[in-house]
Amino acid sequence: PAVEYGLDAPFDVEYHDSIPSTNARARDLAAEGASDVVVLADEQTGGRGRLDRDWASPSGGIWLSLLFRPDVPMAHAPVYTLAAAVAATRAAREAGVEAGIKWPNDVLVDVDGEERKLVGILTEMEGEADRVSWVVVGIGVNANVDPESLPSEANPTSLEAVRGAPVDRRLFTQRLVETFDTLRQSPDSVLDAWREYATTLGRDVRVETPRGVVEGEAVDVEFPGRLVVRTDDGRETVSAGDCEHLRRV
Ligand code: BTX
Repeated sequence: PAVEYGLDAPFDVEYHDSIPSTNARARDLAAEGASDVVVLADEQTGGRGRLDRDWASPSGGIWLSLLFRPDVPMAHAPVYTLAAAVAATRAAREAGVEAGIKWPNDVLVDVDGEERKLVGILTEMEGEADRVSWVVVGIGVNANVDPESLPSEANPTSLEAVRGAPVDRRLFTQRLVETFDTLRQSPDSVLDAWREYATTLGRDVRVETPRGVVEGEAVDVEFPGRLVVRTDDGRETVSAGDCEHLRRV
């Protein structure tokens, strides 16, 4: 295999050198009744982002999906997206890359005054309103990949490009999964950690939602992951699922 992923984590590891999508594989495992599995790949040939967008996943990245079955209502699941962003950001900082979180699902890093995308997160779930059956949190980390090989419209960068040296993918993944595991067990601690890493708070934003545009200052995040925006008319909250686009203004 391209990577020796012997993780010390409360997840079984399923590693693939190449697979269409670790999220699709994790969903299949969920349908078979599995839980607490992390699917990892060196390369994805059909990686997906939100709203069915493509996620470029060349060899050298960390493309992973965590499958688990928390005992929570469906409406709480967005907190796991925030937890994943915190876990990836912490791991990046430990690797010497000063990443920050842009609500709801981007981990960015400032390169010469420009924000570039380092990580993307896609959370999928199934179940009843009062209880999820399973959650799959897909995390795509541009680890040891050449940003030139990624779609330029998203202003991508990679850990390797920022550090000037490749990152130890096994160690990075170990730290990411450890942090995620701690956070999933105490969702209340997620928001505090998230606020610490957020680059969105205190900034003026313009959020496009299916019900219209919300514009104002992003002042806080609320459980399970709603952004609180102070607008001219007062205070509005936007859920991650309703965010089609967020722009800082
Ligand atoms: P997103 O919809 O927020 O972002 C997708 C957009 O990001 C694309 O339209 C493109 O512009 C840009 N983009 C594509 N590839 C990259 C890249 N490698 N780096 C930076 N920008 C890029 C974000 O969706 C959610 C991505 C989750 C990916 C993980 S990987 C493991 C798991 N398996 C899978 O198929 N998806 C998840």
